[in-house]
Amino acid sequence: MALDSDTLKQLIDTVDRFVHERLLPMEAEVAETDILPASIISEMRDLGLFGLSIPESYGGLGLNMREEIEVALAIGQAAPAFRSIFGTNVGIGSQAIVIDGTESQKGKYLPELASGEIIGSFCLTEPGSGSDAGSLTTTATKEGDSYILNGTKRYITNAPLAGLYTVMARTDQNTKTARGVSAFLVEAGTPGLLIGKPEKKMGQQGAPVADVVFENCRVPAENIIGGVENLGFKTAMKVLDKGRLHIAAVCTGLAGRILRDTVLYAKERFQFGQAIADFQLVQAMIADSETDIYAAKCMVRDAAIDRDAGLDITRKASCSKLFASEMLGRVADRGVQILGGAGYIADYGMEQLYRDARLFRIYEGTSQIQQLIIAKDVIRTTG
Ligand code: COS
Repeated sequence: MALDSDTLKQLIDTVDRFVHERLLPMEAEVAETDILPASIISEMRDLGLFGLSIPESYGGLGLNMREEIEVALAIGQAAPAFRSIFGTNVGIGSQAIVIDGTESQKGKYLPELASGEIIGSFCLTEPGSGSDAGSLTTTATKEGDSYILNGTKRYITNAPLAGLYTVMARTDQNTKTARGVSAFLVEAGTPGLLIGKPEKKMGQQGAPVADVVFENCRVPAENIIGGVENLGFKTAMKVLDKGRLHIAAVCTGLAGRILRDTVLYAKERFQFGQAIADFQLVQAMIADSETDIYAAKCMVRDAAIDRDAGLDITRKASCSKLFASEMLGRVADRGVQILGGAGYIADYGMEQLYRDARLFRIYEGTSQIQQLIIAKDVIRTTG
């Protein structure tokens, strides 16, 4: 449902204030401790951030894609670990249910995901299957009214905190391809579901990532998403189409934040008797970053309009994710360059953001996978 423009503006203003008054002052502490304070998570719940994309009938805000993009642009200004805690509930941790779930799955799980009472997590990647997601080897074997899951999922965001896992597992052992994969809802605490030690990462401290291991984990057959076997890969791809667009908007928000920090520094930093912002070689970098950000903003807003209109956005979502994550890398690199020595030193903050930015070119599909998706679609539809 589309909000009226005043209500949307109020929501964006509130998120913007939350970012500037609550999140930015806490970034250094979260980077240092690797933990998001419970008080911040509770404020996020009160703001409705966990339920941005979940329909109102299940307790969410029910934003359409255009509205969600505007919130993602605003929240993207903060260090990305803050978004990550509710990001899975908005994206990959809830959307398989929203898009393909049965009525009873929606009724059972969406309200708790929308309120942030539980955190959702998306288990696709495995030690032996990353970009080639369709080759996954986690098995789900039917036994009476249950499936028995066995296998290991790797680099799973929010795994240590999650209450519900969307797990892609192979139900058809006769094929090694995407066609034999189903999606399951597995509740935390199910016997045989084990969570690994949180990984030590390059950036995004405060956003935990760990293995999820299934050892003869019994899941009720009714927890297969949509109630039908072997459609799980398609569900995962639909979830990622939307997720990639959201991530592209987050990249764009973060790039805007980095450019702002960069320019504020350049106006204060004096060399050769003047502010470095007055030098044309510095201005060229500022102009390139602003142009990059503007282009990404146009792309994500355009793709969001298409999704709201019910059009297939696979190509545009991949174009947006590819461009926005790569441009964030460029903007962060220019940020470090303009800050010079200060850009390399942790105390000034740019160093952390530069490391945080790096993940976006990898997760929810690497830049190279986005290129393959785009090229395949262009070639298929040309002629
Ligand atoms: N929406 C709906 N269906 C889709 C789809 C989409 N976006 N993309 C693919 N499908 C369908 C295809 O139509 C095909 O259906 P049929 O079996 O009926 O023909 C099926 O899914 C398999 O598609 P495809 O043959 O393209 O699969 P591939 O094994 O070649 O894999 C890529 C495609 C590489 C695009 C996919 O594996 C991928 O996205 N990899 C990256 C994974 C990723 O992002 N990981 C990040 C971890 S999650 S944070």
